[in-house]
Amino acid sequence: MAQFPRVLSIQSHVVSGYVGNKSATFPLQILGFEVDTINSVQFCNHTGYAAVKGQVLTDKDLGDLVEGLATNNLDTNYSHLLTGYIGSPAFLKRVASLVIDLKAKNKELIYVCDPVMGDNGKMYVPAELLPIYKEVVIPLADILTPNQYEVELLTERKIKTVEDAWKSIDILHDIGCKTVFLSSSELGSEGNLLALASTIKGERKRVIMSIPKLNATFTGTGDLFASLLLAWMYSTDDIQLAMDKTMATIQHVLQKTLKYASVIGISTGSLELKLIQCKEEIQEPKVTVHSKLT
Ligand code: ATP
Ligand code: PLP
Ligand code: PXL
Repeated sequence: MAQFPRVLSIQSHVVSGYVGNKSATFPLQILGFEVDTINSVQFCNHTGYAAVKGQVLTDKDLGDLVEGLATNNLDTNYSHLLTGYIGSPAFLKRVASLVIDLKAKNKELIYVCDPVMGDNGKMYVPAELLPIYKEVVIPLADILTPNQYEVELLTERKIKTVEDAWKSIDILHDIGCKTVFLSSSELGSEGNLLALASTIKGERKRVIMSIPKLNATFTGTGDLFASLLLAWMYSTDDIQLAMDKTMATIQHVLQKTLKYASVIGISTGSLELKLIQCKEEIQEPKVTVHSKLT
């Protein structure tokens, strides 16, 4: 194991705003991680704005970067690999072969995978990604952070109740991922989001948490969720503590973001996460809402 935890994070870069690596790097650094970033795209801003311009990294480009790291032995001390939105089948296959290589170099490497494919019943990546996630990537992942729709795609089962959700999460365990955090679902009571987590690593454990839904649409929250979870799973090794601390920080960031945005006027730009302004809450989350063991 590396002396300091060191994450290789393969995600989007945006010049302006906070999604992908821009959303994940600062929190991980604040929490004591070395962060090596590979930018899967470089865009001017996230795709929710009127215009998006920039460059996309190809699977060949990714291969060049990781081969260079390997040549200089710079890839032997990663404690974690983190991946988020991936837009092409070839890129996802190259990531899968990288996971195998990095795990061969460090048997304890933890792969945190956010299988970003869609939300609210809509897929926004090519359909060819689904079988690759299912057959190749999920079995390699140590921690998975899908939303409800992504669990439905991966298991080919609709989720209508909490019981359905647990059954589907068990299917993901059967496919090969030992720890699953369902980051958000519509299974909560009116005005609430429900998050569920389950692990079969060591002692089997399930936790559930209800969070009040804020009346705004944020971007980059899934990426922030995965990065905080990576950090808190590393330092607590407990899905309940990790869920509580991750959610405490996220809710604080979103409340502060909404408060600032309301003052200057709600817009795509004003709803960019106020991460820098929440340094203390990232470092030391104050847990007021607790998840429940079930
Ligand atoms: P991904 O697509 O990256 O797998 P996701 O769609 O679940 O993830 P989000 O919906 O952004 O990602 O949710 C991540 C976390 O952000 C949730 O667990 C919740 O804590 C928080 N969150 C996002 N939107 C809201 C909201 N409107 N109100 C309250 N919390 C929110
Ligand atoms: N739409 C597009 C085109 C994206 O690139 C992304 C990136 O992940 C999203 C939507 C999803 O955003 P989120 O992870 O916040 O659901
Ligand atoms: O995960 C959010 C995200 C990541 N990368 C890019 C995006 C978005 C959300 O819109 O546009 C490029």
